[in-house]
Amino acid sequence: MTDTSPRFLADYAAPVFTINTVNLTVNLDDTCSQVHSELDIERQEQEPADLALNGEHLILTAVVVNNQALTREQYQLTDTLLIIPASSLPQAKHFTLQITTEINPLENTALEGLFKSGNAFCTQCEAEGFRRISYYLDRPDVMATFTTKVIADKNLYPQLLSNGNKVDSGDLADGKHFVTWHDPYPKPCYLFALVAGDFDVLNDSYKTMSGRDVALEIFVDKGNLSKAQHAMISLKKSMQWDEETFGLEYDLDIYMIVAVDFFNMGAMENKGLNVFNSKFVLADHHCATDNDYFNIEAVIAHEYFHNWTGNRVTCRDWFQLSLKEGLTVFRDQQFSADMHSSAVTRIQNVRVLRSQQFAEDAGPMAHPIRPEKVLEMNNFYTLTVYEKGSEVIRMLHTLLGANNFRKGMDLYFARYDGMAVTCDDFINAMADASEKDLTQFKRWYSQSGTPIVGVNESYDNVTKKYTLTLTQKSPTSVNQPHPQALHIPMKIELVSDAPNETQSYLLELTQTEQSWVFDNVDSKPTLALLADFSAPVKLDYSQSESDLLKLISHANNSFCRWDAGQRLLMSYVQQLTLDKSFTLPNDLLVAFKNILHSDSDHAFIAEQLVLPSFDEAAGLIAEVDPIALVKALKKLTAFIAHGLQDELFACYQARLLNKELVDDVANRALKNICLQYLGTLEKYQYLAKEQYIQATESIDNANMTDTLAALNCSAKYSLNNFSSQMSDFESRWQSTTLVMDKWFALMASQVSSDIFEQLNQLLSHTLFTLKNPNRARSLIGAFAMNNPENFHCKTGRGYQFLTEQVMALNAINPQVASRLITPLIQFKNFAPAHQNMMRDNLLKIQGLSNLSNDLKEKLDAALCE
Ligand code: B3K
Ligand code: ZN
Repeated sequence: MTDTSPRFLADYAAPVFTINTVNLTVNLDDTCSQVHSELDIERQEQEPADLALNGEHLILTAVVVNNQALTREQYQLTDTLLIIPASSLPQAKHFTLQITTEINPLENTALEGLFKSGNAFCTQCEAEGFRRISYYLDRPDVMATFTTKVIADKNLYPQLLSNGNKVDSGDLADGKHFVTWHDPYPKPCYLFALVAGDFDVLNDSYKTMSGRDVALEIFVDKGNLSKAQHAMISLKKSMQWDEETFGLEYDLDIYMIVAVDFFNMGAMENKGLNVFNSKFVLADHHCATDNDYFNIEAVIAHEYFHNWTGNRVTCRDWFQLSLKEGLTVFRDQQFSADMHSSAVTRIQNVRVLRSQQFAEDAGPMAHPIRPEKVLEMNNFYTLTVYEKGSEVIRMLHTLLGANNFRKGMDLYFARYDGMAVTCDDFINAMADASEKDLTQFKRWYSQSGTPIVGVNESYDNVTKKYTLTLTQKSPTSVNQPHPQALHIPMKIELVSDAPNETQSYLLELTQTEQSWVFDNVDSKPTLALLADFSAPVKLDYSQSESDLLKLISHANNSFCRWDAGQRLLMSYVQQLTLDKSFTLPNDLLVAFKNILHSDSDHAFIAEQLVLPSFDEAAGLIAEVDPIALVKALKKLTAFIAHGLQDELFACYQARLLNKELVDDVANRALKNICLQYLGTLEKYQYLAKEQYIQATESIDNANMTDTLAALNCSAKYSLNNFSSQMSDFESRWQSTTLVMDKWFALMASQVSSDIFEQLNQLLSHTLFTLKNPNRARSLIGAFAMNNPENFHCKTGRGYQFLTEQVMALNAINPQVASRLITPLIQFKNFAPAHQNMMRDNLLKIQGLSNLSNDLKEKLDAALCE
């Protein structure tokens, strides 16, 4: 039986024993790998105490203390622990413990611990996977120096990798060989990694700012070498950026990245040996989209940045996860903003936050960025810990200013390098370095839910005073009956009619209600709130249409210009959803025409033309009827498409025909958003068909961004070229795994009356397997998240389909199952009829006899009332 009781932050206690050095020998075999571990243990307290080591799915074959084998009576074993009672332990402060275990990597479909990805062995230990490799004190505040000897068949596994530097290698009997690695930096076991395989390697090097040469190696499946170039360039850019921005240099002589096809998430920052989902490494223009290129660069950077924020300074316990994740996401977002358009990067960050994190924070799994109660740690690698965590760091950056923020980072590393610390430690370093009182700011770490900021303004024509009153309110819940006022940085603009007179301010909202008076304001200004989205809050502020239109064209801050457009569109979506007869105003067309013709950069224009997503809209309308919402979004798209068809077509054509524009990422984005609109009009539907042909067949210019944009358009509007072009696509790409993931996702996103027959066929497609997380996500995830029309169909078949797949995945890979269940647990967002169907399906899953803790935690939260 696994343990089904949660852990609490309040119960944290320092470890009674720690481990100083680890000598691991891993003899690899598909079904019976042997792990021998020698640990130097140090007692932290004088009194006799039992030593309890974590371990799961292990066969224990030997336990030796100070070279003396223990008999079976001298220790206790449960499904999750090896307990060596005080009576079997020496009294000395230091002693050695040797443990031998056997594991079955081939059967490990949960992909935690040691498993096989295709023909290679690899590991994933964060958060608590090391305990599936050996019995250990599997907690981040136990930091040890690892030496790892990997042994395997030399023909099948010519490359044997682990953390740190290679210190020994040689041949062994029976066609085997070994390599020994030593990592000089003490680390928690979640950063341990081991890989064995037969890869192609892309080699390069980087000279650090202090002049040291670091070898860079990217390991990919044979034949994929040319697709690793972009990842390598991204790695070098990240190394340079971290030196320039934070003065942080890489510390080992070698940095390795291995790309594997079977991986539960994006990538993992193991010390010196990152393991990556191949989706975030491999790219060329034939097989990867512009978005893929962007994401690869961002994930490579994120994992690299963890070397300081995560590895050198790590978390004391898992409740502190945002210490490393929020901070590292902030760092990767800043990096992306520096590499590309900062306005567009920021908009994309905010879209994710508003459409997904806000929903999480309003749903049954809402938790503070530093959770207080956890059953399955893997459930807390959330948008809240990551994305809201990053917003919290960004607010600090805003409140302190770039210079003080940098001083705070320097102090943080000076104080805590080599240690396992808490979020409070981080904030204290920031407060001490900047001399700013951050006591109230710390509440962001312990309160959940998206705060709502209300607005009241008045202008006195006689005194020329403008008064702004802001209120704040955080949601209450059982766990949070009395939320307190937060420290919220509100960057605002008072947009004036007279050009150049617009003023910007940073207001610090710290009370539940607070007013500011601005003097000498010549005429009533138009208020632009949340410049750069300075805080992760919702606004309760119905600004008039004319004010929003003014902001679209006149706000100085590009985020405010974009956001005013989104708020205007959102208000139309809302009205259309609630009232079918609502007529859209022509002013909207005028505004969109101006946007299309403005001289902003084209990537920014493209962003302005993108409508709010289904999820974002669903979050803003209580108990929304999903079908009515889909219709409202379609109506709005069609209205704009119809009203601006000439402009959209002209814009599309210009980008199709002009060679220079064709090759440019921003122009592709603009062209493809135009296509999405034009696809709603019969007259222009041939464009999607033609674009597919052009983007696919041109030998020099075959381009995946344009191919997918064309197919997406056909999928969404059920165009009759879709099925033949999808067959063509399949036969071209059947042997390219990552592209076939795109094919499965497109198939599942098509709006079609026989979608369920098609989904069933896809499940039995020869290339489909639930065991591969990317594949499972591309079919099931894409259906549940990108096909709202069919997922929410009124028969409930969509919910049933997801339920069946989640139930199957529960036994295969609980982490993937637990991610995919998200749209169902947010059932309270939807109209009662839908709620009931969704709830019934959740009850069915909850009834599983072998229900994983991953799903149990979410279902219990969702179904508790
Ligand atoms: N730290 C890893 C995530 C581990 C997830 C464990 N379920 C990747 C990252 O955030 O960089
Ligand atoms: Zn991370």
